[in-house]
Amino acid sequence: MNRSAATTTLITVAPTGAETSKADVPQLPTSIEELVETAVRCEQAGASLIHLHIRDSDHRPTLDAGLLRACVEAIRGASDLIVQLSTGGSVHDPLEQRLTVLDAEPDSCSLTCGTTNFGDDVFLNPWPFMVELYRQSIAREVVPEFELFDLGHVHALRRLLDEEGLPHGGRVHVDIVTGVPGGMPGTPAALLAAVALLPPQVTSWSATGIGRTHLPILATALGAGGHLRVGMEDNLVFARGRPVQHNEELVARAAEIATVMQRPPMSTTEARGLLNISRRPVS
Ligand code: KMH
Ligand code: ZN
Repeated sequence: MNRSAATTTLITVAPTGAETSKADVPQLPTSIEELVETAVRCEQAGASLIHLHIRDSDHRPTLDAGLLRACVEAIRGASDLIVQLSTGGSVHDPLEQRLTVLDAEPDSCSLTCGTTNFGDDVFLNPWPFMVELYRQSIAREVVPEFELFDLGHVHALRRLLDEEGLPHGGRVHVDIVTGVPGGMPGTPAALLAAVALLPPQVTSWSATGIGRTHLPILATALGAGGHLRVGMEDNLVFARGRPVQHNEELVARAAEIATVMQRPPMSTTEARGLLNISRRPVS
């Protein structure tokens, strides 16, 4: 597949994350009801994939198996979005528990290709964990999205694909995450350096710019043939002095810019074709 031939744009929404507290940002969607409402509105605004972190009844990040499964099922029942669960969780989640995320049978899972400093914390992704998560994703027919926070992660992805082969479905989609304090900076130069180093097996890529790097990275990705990830996991400020009120605003703006760039948002059906992910039945 020719990576540079994208004529439409895959928009991923990452609505919640594990870092922001509900007390600080009450409009952050944390309950299943709020996540379903977010999914429906973001799909209408142009998103085709949702990257999920789950919170407990106290709004704290959790990898509770029952909640994960309930959330996947609820979003599947209410939308056609591709449902991706985070296996990154929060920086405090043990590696063994992060592997259990696959038990919830999402369409897709994140798979970060290396350890990175993460603000004052460390986001652990040692090589043996990456390999184990990758093998389990293949065995369970879950399509991974490879998260690349640094140029070293691009190199580790190449090693993973060379040693372990292609993922379930045969497509290799990556998200280049820029602007995390400790990872690559959110600059066009860093993003384009990562794109230039992507291994040949990669069939599509998107980009994320954390915080104020959100818009320059979005514009660079569109210009360079990439797809987009937006959402309150990554960015809480819509414009100077104006906090994001709903994830839909970020999706709608991304869709508008993509459309101006002659790369309108792709439908969920097109996104499923791009990533070779068929719709799983709602149980
Ligand atoms: N919350 C971060 C520590 C992922 O979802 O896979 C990790 C993260 C990446 O958000
Ligand atoms: Zn995440």
